[in-house]
Amino acid sequence: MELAINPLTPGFAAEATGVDLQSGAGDNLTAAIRQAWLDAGGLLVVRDQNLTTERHIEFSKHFGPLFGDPATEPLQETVSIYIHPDHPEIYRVSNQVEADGKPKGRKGAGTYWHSDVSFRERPAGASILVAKQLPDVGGDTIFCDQTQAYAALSDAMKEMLVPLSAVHDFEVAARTQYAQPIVVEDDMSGANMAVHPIVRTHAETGRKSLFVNPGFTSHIEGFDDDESAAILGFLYEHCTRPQFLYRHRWQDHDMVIWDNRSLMHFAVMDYPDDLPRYMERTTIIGDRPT
Ligand SMILES: O=C(O)CCC(=O)C(=O)O
Repeated sequence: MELAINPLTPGFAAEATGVDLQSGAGDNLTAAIRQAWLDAGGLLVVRDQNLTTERHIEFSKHFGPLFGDPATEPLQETVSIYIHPDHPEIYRVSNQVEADGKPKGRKGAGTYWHSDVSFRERPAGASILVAKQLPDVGGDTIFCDQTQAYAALSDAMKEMLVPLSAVHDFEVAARTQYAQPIVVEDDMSGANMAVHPIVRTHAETGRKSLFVNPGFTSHIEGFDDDESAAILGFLYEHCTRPQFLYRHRWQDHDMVIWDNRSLMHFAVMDYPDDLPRYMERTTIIGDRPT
């Protein structure tokens, strides 16, 4: 087998085939996959990865330190009920409950545009999501490329945005996206608010991206509420234009690696509870946006 990369969109998504990460990936192969992910523009679908949870974690560490890893987050005091009981590095997404009535994972996770944990001082770099159980149809995840979206703005708009910063707050999704308390069940006390530049430069590719999202961005600093809402509203509409989107239709054992520094994503919850969906995610602690 040999690693093969094929584009899924001209802009930012590609597919990798011909690798079996469960049976081991040497440093060269891991480096090639990481480079393919950067070259693709932030989203790489690696097909047919029937990985154990341990192997998923081990592979993910090549992308950087992981949220939840006791070795890198020794001060983490609280653990969400959605974290894997045996693997604190794994965040679980599921519409199912265990026999004891506890959720098997977060139901409705990410059913709004967001960039993972942007409310932290050091938000997520990559997220690596592995499909463990899928409905026959539905449960797609949509991604949008905020690098192309930024590039498509006028120079006048870019000039206005570059000096600006926005507040990111974990509770925005809870306040604005849900009628029922899906998000607030999370025990996420701790550093849940951060201020980041609206335009960030990717530390590895040098490309500029918009870095605001409806899930966690509360407002732009220095603007009245109405002004801030109008600018953010324009940016969200702009970023989610069809030409900046890729809609991922999951296949069994897909592993999707996405770059939260330059992409937002949206999990489409269009499948009923009697069609189980279970996903496991590792999340890499990224750099401080600049
Ligand atoms: O379930 C999905 O497809 C994605 C969930 C999500 O938004 C996330 O893991 O950040």
